[in-house]
Amino acid sequence: MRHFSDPAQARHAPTRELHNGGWADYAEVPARFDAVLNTLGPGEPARDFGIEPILAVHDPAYVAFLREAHDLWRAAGREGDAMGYVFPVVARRVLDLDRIDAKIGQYAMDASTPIAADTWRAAYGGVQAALTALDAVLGGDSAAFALCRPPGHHCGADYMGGYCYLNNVAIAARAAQARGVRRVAILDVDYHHGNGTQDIFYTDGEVLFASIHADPKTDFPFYWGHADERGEGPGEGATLNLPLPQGTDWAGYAPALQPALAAVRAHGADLLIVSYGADTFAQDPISHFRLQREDYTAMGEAVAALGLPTLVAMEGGYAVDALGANVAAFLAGLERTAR
Ligand code: SP5
Ligand code: ZN
Repeated sequence: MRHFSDPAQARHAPTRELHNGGWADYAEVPARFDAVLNTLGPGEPARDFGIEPILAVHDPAYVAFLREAHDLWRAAGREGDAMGYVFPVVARRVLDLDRIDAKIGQYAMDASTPIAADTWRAAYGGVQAALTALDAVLGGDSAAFALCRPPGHHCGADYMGGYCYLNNVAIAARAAQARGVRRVAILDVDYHHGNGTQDIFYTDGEVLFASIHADPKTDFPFYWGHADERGEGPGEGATLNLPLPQGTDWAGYAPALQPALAAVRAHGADLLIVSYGADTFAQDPISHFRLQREDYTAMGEAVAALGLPTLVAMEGGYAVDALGANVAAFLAGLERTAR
């Protein structure tokens, strides 16, 4: 299977995040990117599809903010990474605010998604990797892998969060539709609920969002991903949330995969996009499921059995030493089953 990335993705390097009331080392490290490439090989470079596909998903004012935030932070005399500390619950977009902290709060959902000097460039590169992999799939590859880093599934049309700035899979889904693919299914198997992706497609009946994740009663992002969130209006029934308890192993996970795959089948999708997070791994340092490496191969085989053209985009996975092998295990399963 071909895979795609942009070397600039490794330049995004925030140092710390606010966690449990104190500073913690940033978990979403550049070494994740190198680890995957070390295992899979260098792959192919992303091509540049420009800003338009990004603006088909994200608010132009949010994109402008992402591009200038770190410069504004420096201009305000600040050191290090830009991070907010006040988050509005009303009037998020109607205010024209002067102070950088106010701007950040307006476009952020948490204090664990810092903007460093090269964050925009890296996020842009990750999007282009996703679009290049999409192009491979639409061009006839049965599957392709985009090494997206930073990840994307927590950020919405106009907010960042959960280490995510640009929603790679949402941008790829809209780009596919612009090229004539009508019905898209997004299967999110990251440990955390993909709240940004869900928000973007919540009222859209053409794009199915099905997610298996840690119960938001105990895990980030808390306010989304509960089983009763099923979509709205024309999107009603096109969102499926399957929360699972901490400690879930493959014996508990595999049964949840079945309704998710059944929903993809029932949707009549022409294209499948997988938000693949390896943070369901037993040894993940920030997560609490218990999947093993071989379980990712079984997961890949189950996904391949759908027989759909499949774009796999990287989301989380923080056990850096195991990340390459966990990605490779999933891709091997996906490739093993003939279609
Ligand atoms: C894409 C993705 O997997 N995002 C996950 C964001 C989770 N953020 C909340 C959990 C923060 C735990 N931070 C611990 C840092 C220890 N170094
Ligand atoms: Zn995650």
